[in-house]
Amino acid sequence: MFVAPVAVAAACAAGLGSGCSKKVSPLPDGPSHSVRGQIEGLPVAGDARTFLRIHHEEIPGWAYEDGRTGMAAMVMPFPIDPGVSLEGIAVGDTVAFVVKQTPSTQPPWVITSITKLPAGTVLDFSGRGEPR
Ligand SMILES: [Cu+2]
Repeated sequence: MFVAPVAVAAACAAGLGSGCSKKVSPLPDGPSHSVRGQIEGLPVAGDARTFLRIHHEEIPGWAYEDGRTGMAAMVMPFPIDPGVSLEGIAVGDTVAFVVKQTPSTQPPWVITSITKLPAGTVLDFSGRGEPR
């Protein structure tokens, strides 16, 4: 799911803006979410096609382009902000992290902070992502 090209195309079709052929004005960032999860895989250093993979708990406020909210617990890839260090984080660790929905990465979300939780932290992967 990537909303940006659709929104830009719609703006161009409506005749908005003069730079539609080349220049794309940046879309605003979406919401940030505080989430817990377990590390399933680490990105390969120097390979931008690989991502941190996390089994995350439900994210009730996750926003979709059609206005729905809420993401169930699942394993998914996460781009990492260049300023975020993964030092000391290993597969199997439980973590707390902040993920921001943004059109500036692909997939369109990015981890802006991450911290390791104490060993033995029990996570709940039963959440279906219903909004609260
Ligand atoms: Cu997910």
